[in-house]
Amino acid sequence: MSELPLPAKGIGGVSRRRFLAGTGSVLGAAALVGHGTPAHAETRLVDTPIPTGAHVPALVIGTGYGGSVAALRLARAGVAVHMVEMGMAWDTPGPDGRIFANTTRPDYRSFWLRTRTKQPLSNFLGFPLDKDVPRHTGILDAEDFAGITVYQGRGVGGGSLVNGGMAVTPRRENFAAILPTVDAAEMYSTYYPRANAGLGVTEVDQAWWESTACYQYARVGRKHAQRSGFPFVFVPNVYDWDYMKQEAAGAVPKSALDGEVIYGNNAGKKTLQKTYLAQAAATGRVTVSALHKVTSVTPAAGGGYTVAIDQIDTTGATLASKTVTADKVFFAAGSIGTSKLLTRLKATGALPALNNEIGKGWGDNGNVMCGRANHMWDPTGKLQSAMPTAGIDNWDAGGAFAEVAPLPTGIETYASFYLSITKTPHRAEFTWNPATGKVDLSWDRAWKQTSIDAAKTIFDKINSKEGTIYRTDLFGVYKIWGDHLTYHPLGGAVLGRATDSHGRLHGYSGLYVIDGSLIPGNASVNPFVTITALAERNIERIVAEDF
Ligand code: FAE
Repeated sequence: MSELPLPAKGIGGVSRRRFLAGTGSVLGAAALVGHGTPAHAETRLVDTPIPTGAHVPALVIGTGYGGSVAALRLARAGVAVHMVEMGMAWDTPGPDGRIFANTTRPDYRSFWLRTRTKQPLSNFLGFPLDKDVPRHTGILDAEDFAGITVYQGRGVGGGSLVNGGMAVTPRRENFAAILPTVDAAEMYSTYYPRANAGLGVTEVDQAWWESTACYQYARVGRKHAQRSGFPFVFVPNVYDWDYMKQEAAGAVPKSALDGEVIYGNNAGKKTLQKTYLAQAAATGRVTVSALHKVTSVTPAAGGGYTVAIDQIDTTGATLASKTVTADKVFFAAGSIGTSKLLTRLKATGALPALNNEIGKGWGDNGNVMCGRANHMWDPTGKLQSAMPTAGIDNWDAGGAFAEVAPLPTGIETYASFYLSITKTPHRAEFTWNPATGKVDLSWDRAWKQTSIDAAKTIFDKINSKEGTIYRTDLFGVYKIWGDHLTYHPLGGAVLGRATDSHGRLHGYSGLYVIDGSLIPGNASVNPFVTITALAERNIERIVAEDF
């Protein structure tokens, strides 16, 4: 089976086929839209707190990519689904009339239960950017483990609420190397197209991209990549490009062009709330409890599972502890959430028959960030769209794919900013710590050196060609590399090891993993399309055989 038909040449004659196997936005369009509702319909999943004692046929823990796919496909098959989400519903405007806070003005809505922000880009021109905020169940969790801070979205829609919308289908040979037991032909003919269609993935109008002020930073990124001989590739996004064009024309309230991204996007981004979850809501069979956190899953006496859930308020305090039962439970709490739950449940005797692969194979997708200081005659623009559209592909030669990322500060910074995804061999393990009552992660900060070295294969060369230097003011004082974090946690319950070949957990029938924990630590590109496609593959089999 062949790759999907994308134009073989991108802007400037650069091959995109080399890097991207195809978005499926054309061929796969029938997958969701065929059911009568446009992929970005806005039927909302209404917050419906589950009562204690309830019984549900299928309970889904988490409302990110994996959970949303599971809910939609189960509901379409006639199964009633309840989703449990620890974050907020994000359906109510704040005092400023906006649901989400701006990237440059973080407030109580921005961080998950912190009293001080922990911004990924912590400094600028020598000044620290973090500030005190009221403790609140905000949208972005900066979860600290020894050696690494893992950023995650919190709320109905999971990571789709805070991410850059970059919707990348990996090159097929890279996918095959990452998940060799999965039939790649089937993934690229069926499940990637279905995922891209379901997510509303489209490509930027390239003629507009060439002329609009808000992508000057990306055009500078292209110029520098090409002058150093690196392939520059365009990547699709889930943003509504027509809306962005209207933002640029001043016809609608600005969202991506007002820098809205990591603390939520108030308008043009097609988050899961507008795609999969809207479709799930339209079935009438899916309900959700926001601000509810699953704390335990154990086999129930009469079959099925007992699920313990804490209902919390916006300060994080427990309002009620509930117990419900479910015939089947889907772990979709994200790589960190699912791995922490399963590691603890195995170690504390709630699910002792889980196998020894639980908690293993975790990686950071090789994430490392850096900035470059451009010359004064090479401005990147004070208006920068918060939605990235392109990257530099040096995967084969140097083990790095660098997203040309925005720096949406509202001022001219003369800086180019990049998030690199790198080939890294390092994998950490989650373990239960009875002394602290917490799950630890064995990540070693020194492991990031591999990723830095890979990223340097791109940026050392560009700096030398352009006569430029690295920015040293973005992650601290005289610190070049953002090597303390990841946006892309993957693994912890790896497909075919902790589970069977379709995400069924070994040891228990009726328990499934269906999120980023299935992917063994690296996806070679930004991961949400792969997480979605794998979930589409697995749920199809599960619905056919287990329900
Ligand atoms: P995820 O989306 O994290 O959903 C898990 C959900 O489960 C969350 O809503 C949690 O609040 C919830 N949860 C966790 N524990 C519990 C519990 N015990 N009880 C109830 N609920 C729970 O999982 N990826 C891309 O491909 N392109 C991008 O441009 C991109 N940009 C990013 C930018 C940022 C700032 C961040 C943080 C991430 C970015 N990512 C990007 C990564 C992407 O969002 C991430 O891989 C997916 O969201 C992971 O999907 P999952 O379904 O695994």
